[in-house]
Amino acid sequence: MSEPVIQSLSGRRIWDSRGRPTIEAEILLSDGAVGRGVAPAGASRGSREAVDKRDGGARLGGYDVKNALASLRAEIAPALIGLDPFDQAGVDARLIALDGTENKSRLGGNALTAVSLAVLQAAAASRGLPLWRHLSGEGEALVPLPEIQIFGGGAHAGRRVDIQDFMIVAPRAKSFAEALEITAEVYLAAGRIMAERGLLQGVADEGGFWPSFSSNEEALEALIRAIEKAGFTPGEDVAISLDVAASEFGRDGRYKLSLESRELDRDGWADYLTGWLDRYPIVSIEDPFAEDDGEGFKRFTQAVGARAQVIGDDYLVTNAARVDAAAAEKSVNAVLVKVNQAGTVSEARAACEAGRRAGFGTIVSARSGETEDVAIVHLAIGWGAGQLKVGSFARSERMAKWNEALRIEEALGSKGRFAGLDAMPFAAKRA
Ligand code: 2PG
Ligand code: MG
Repeated sequence: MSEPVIQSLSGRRIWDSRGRPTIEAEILLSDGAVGRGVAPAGASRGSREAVDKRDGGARLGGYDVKNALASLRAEIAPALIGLDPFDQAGVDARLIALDGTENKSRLGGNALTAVSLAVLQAAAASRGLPLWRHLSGEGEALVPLPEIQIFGGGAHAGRRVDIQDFMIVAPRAKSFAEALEITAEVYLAAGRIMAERGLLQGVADEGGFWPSFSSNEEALEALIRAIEKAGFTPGEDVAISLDVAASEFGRDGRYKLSLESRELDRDGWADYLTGWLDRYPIVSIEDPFAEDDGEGFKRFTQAVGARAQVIGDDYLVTNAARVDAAAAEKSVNAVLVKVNQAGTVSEARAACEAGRRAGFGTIVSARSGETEDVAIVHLAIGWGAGQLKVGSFARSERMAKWNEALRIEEALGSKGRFAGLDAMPFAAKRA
């Protein structure tokens, strides 16, 4: 039987977890296999990300994707017919060339992301394999350490606190399933504490509690109390991971904390964060500096990188060349990987591999705007990334992903190895 080729590509508008339109692409292969891909959407975005192309105007808040869908149908679909779905690199190169811009602004990074993921899914379907297995091949696979949000802030919670994500990891968990159970206890305890103190305002975009704290540090204190109330020892059973998302409030080496009405320079901000690292069991810190503050990243990583994971998100935008440069100047020691920041599966994978080559921690991440699509869980396991960040422990677009990882861990059985804290080599030294 001859190898299948791409027979058709269609696109549809679906709706994400913020009720905004997004793109779903569907690929049909000549052997009847079907693959779907969905573009997620960020709220705190790096300026060098692949462009999330929206229609603008008044309708649907300007978020509609009719133009990007029209390009998908008129330009992308005809260009892909007849291509080999197993040649992901070749298909992605075709998409990149067809778009022809540096930042995928012509056809839209959202259209390209959905199509690239759909091709990958179709190839797995054609082989009759789950995506993770299609990617990992036979044999053992690494089940990632989950980083799970308890409080949401920044652009995901009306900027109620400046820091975007207050997350936990479970360093002593022996399995993904156990890490989730520990998280469930802490999430529940945090909710009770917030309710008792009259601070519970609902949940933020990724399902973490929407806090009404009067300082950023109060969130860390509440998190420590929640860990203890759940019966765990902070720093031993449960550690803290932050996504500062500092591009949202930092510019030209200055950092403006709205909640605390203070502005700090680069050194003052570094001292502020280092003080937290000294006082709280923080094992990982993402985007501690703004995307334009390479100097801040560099100095901070050189100061604390031996005891904590320092992740580049907006700073590296899932770009292999930027990861290589960061490795050369030691400005981070971990890379966040989001397919839609790059715009194709192959570019995201290259960024992940560049991180691995550099000895970095590698974290596959969801966006704040998500759907029920669980592809990133398969990518994290299939690529052996070691860490997975999906948001909090509520809302089905998040839980669908955690639950999918449970199923894969179960399917792997003795062939699965839970990454645990080894996935964070820098943080492991501290815990
Ligand atoms: C981030 C992501 C996910 P967003 O900053 O890491 O938490 O947020 O998707 O809004 O960019
Ligand atoms: Mg981030």
